[in-house]
This record gives sequence, structure tokens and C-alpha cells, in this order.
Amino acid sequence: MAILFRSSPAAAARWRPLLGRLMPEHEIRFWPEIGDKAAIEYALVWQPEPGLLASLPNLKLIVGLGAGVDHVLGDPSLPKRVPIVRLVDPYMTDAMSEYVTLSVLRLHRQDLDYLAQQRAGIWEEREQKNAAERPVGILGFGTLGQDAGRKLKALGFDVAGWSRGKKEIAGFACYSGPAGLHALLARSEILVCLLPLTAETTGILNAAAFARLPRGAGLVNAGRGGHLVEADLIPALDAGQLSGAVLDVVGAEPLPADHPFWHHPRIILTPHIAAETHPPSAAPIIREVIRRCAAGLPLANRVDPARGY
Ligand code: NDP
Ligand code: OXD
Repeated sequence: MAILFRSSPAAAARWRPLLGRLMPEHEIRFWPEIGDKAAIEYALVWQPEPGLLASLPNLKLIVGLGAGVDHVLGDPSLPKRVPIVRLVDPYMTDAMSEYVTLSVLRLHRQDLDYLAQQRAGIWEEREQKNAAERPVGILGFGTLGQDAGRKLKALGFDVAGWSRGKKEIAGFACYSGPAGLHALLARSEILVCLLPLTAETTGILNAAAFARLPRGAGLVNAGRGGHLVEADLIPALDAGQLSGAVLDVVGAEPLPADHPFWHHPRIILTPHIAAETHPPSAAPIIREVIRRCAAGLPLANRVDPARGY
């Protein structure tokens, strides 16, 4: 029985010693040296090439090496009989909440304006709201969205969340469905996207959505680049409908050198680092998932391919 590890060479170098130490009982094969495909029962993957998983005849489990699984579900030949589990790691959840609180605070405290003033040598105070006067809306109120929401709430922000199913969570205004989306947008001076990328959520951050936000709202996208209709962002920023955007994810990663997002004064860019997979904390979680699967026990954090996340 063997485990296939398929990610970048840099990730393989970080994971190899950890997996070898934690799971000495398993043979771990690092792509592209995968050997006899019939021996592979478990696959740990990030952006596997389409067809790879279907070519493993005895595969029992696919483990996504990240919280989002769009990189797995995008494979049209994905074997339907094989369960998929995504990575839910409290270390990553904390990292995402750090990123979201940092980004929301930067927008809330008018960082982009003060940076522009500094560059222009202008010493001038701007009117500042209190956190309690700044409604924040979170698209995607799941593992990451709720944790970020709790931490923003602890800072005093007035937080609402939007999910697919209806939720009641003490201390938060919870919205769902298309009408709920409109209501959430209408109240969100800062909008945070922590959705999975699915057929329903692709392009959700678009001109029509921006028009529903209060004028001058800020945007944080740490979900996926495909959530944003990129052509709609700069017009909304230039017209003042949006006052700033923090983007951790973009449609084409790495962002092409000639992309206008690089130099727009009201865009803050980071290279998909909001919550990177952290091998030291993730490896024991994955070992436990494999142990449970081998023992025929129920698996947590199963992906529903029909739902898309
Ligand atoms: P979860 O599955 O725990 O949460 C997803 C949330 O999105 C749920 O609340 C879900 O609703 C909601 N949702 C899904 N589809 C819809 C829809 N059509 N309409 C309304 N709400 C919807 O995922 P996580 O919180 O763990 O992760 C979210 C995403 O964050 C990942 O899929 C990934 O894309 C991104 N991510 C980005 C990282 C980065 O570094 N930039 C790192 C890690 C993740 P419901 O609760 O009803 O199911
Ligand atoms: C993830 C990511 O989905 O890092 O985990 O984007």
C-alpha cells in the first residue's frame, strides 16, 4: 500500500521528512516518481493534473492539501467513487483570521490614504469612524469566515455573514440565499470574500455587487481569484464606489507582469499567502484522516462534489 504526494517540488521538499517520520509504516511516493499505480491507495494533492487521480485504479481516498478543493474538483475525470477530504487545520484558520483582521483594519483605518499622504508629504488628519460604526460583511461563513468574524467582532466591528444554508449564530447577523446576499451587501462597508470557488460563486464580486455596497466600501478577497470579475474592479475603484481592495488571490497566479492591479494606488496585493498550508500542523491531521479511512471510520471534512465544496 502506498501514498502518493502530488504538489510542487518545493512543497515536496518540506513535506518529505515530516511524512516519513510521522508515517513510517507507509510507503510515500513523491510525484513524478510514483511507481506502480496499482499500489497507490491514498493521494495527497494540490493542483493535480487532470487524469492523474483517475489513473490510480485502487485509490481509496483523496486528501486536498488545502482548505479549498476547486483544484481537485476541476478535473472532469475525477473518479466519483473515491471520497475527498479537504484540509481543516486550526493553524491555517488562525493565519486566515490574521490576514482578514489586518486587511479589514487597514481599510478601516484608511491606510491607503495615509500612505498616499505620506508619499506626498501631507500631514493631515482624516475623519475616522470607530469599529462599531463599521459594518463588515463576510461572504462564506464557514470554518474560516466564522473564525475571522469572531476576531473582528472582538475588535468591535459589527459583523454579518452570508452562507448557502440558513444559520443562526449568536452575535452575528446571518444571511443566506440571493435575497440575503443583497441585504448583506447593502450593509457592508467592508466586504470580505472567504467563499469556495464553485459554479454558483464564480464572478460573485462584480460591478452589480459593488453597486449594492455603500459608496466607498472596501473589499478583501482571500477566497479565490475566480470570485472577482477583474474587469469590474478598477472602474469601481476609480469611480469611488469602492475605496480600496486587498487581494490575496487573482485569476492568473502569479499575476502577469503587465496586469494593471500591480500599480493601482488603491489595490493591495499579496501572492496567495493569506493562509498557507503548514506541513508541521497539517501532517498529523492527514495521518489521522488516513488512519480513520483505513479503519473504515467516518471521515470529517468530506467534500460534496455535487455542491462544489
Ligand atoms: P467552508 O466550507 O468551511 O466554508 C465555506 C462557506 O461558504 C460556508 O459558509 C458555505 O455555506 C459558504 N458557501 C458556499 N457556497 C455558497 C453559495 N453558493 N452561497 C452562499 N454561501 C456559500 O470553507 P473554509 O471556510 O474552510 O474555506 C473557504 C475558502 O477559503 C476555501 O474554499 C478557499 O477557496 C479559500 N481559502 C483561501 C486561502 C488563501 O490562502 N487565500 C487559504 C484557505 C482557504 P454553508 O455554511 O451553508 O455550507
Ligand atoms: C487553500 C489555499 O485552499 O491555500 O488552502 O488557498
